[in-house]
Amino acid sequence: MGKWLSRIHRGNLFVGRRLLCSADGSQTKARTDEDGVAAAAIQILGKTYPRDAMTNVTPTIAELVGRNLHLAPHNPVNIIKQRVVHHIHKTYTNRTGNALYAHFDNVPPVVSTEQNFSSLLISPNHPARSKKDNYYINNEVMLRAHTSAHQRDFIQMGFDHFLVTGDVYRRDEIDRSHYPVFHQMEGVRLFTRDKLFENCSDKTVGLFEEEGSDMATESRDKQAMHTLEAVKMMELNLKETVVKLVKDLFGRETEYRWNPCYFPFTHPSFELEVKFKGEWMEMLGSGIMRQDILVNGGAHDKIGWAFGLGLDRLAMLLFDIPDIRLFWSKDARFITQFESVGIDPSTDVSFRPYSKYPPCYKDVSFWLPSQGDGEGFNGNDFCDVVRSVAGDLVERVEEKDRFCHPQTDRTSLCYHITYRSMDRTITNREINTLHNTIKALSAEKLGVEIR
Ligand code: FA5
Ligand code: MG
Repeated sequence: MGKWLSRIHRGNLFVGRRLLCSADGSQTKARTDEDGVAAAAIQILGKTYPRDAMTNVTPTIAELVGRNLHLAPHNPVNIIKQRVVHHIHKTYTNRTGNALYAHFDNVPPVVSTEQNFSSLLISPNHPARSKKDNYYINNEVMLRAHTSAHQRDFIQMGFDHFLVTGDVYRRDEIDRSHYPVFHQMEGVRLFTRDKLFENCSDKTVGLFEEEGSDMATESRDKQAMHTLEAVKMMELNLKETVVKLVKDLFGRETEYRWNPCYFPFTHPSFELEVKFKGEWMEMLGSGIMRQDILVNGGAHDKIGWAFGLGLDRLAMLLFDIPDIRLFWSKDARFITQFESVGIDPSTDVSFRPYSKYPPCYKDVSFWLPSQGDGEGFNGNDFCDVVRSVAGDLVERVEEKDRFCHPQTDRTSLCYHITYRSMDRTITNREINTLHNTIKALSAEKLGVEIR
């Protein structure tokens, strides 16, 4: 279970300690000043917010807002998002064959504390609200700590099936699997009585207990107002939805287990762990939504389940990415490894850690052999020549420029080659020798004319 919610889980046990910690106001102030947060106002996504005693978003975090890795081309977080959405869209369609679930992935991460907490029935003095664990912009607005912050709002807009993907922010340690910014996908599905029991011949079974009846009490298995039949159907549907997804992403042989857990906004609640490379990894939290959330969203006559999925962890598992920080890397050597990865699992790659040794860049330009457009020439042939000469010292070959001479009708190509060793610093002299050999061999084997 994630740290943030394990605190919710342990509830009162932590309240005492939490209060002692945050009572040290001077310490909080000193840290804030060190981080250099502007005194009077704070800017997030181009908007200015007044600072107050709750403000604890640092410039470092503020800079990460808007990076939107879940929207960035080729970022594994984006790839995994697309795979999940693709699975859900192809598996669940409506009467007319269109996707059942709506998907929202551009809801800004600045939310009110009402959305992040109160809309989910998290009480005003609940430890989950602690300044120690959350990024507050001020007393009223914060960077969302989970995508659940949007559940009530989308229900209110009339959506009965939806996914919400976004960046979420939590004050936490930074290590291989923890970063203060990560990405979640929320899944919500509401059912009417008729939809949930459509294959059930008993027309008397319903979603809700009669008020005041013996069964209208909360138990380990259900909320007071729900019937046990409805909750069990919902639990089956939720678990089936999630397990189908996991098997589609990780393969049919994937080992998984459900653990009971606690969230203030679901009951009963379940957490899913998946075994990957011999270790259990928590992937999501889920449960039957607290009925008050549906009531507040105007869907009092329905019942709902919800899940919240950690996209970064999914991507780490799927692509063998050893460190969550890599997703944020601006080094082209990270992102280029995922350029050919698409929705299809057959395009999967395993991440290759790269060295810190410096690159050496060289260009080569040549006229293509045939008259006209040089149709007989194939870029892959050129890459083979490059590889045959420079082997593992080649990191990347890119077509940089192509043009057709208006008078001679000949086509010219320019390639940009990145050379780098994984284990030593290469010299310009040694690369010049290789590069010249590549030029000579290209002329000889491919019939190009070096310019
Ligand atoms: C939640 O955030 C709940 N909102 C999930 C939920 C939604 C429950 C709907 C019920 C109904 P939790 O804190 O456990 O729960 O986070 C959910 C998932 O996010 C985790 O299972 C994990 O995959 C991922 N996650 C949590 N913390 C981190 C972190 N620091 N780094 C990377 N991934 C994380
Ligand atoms: Mg958890």
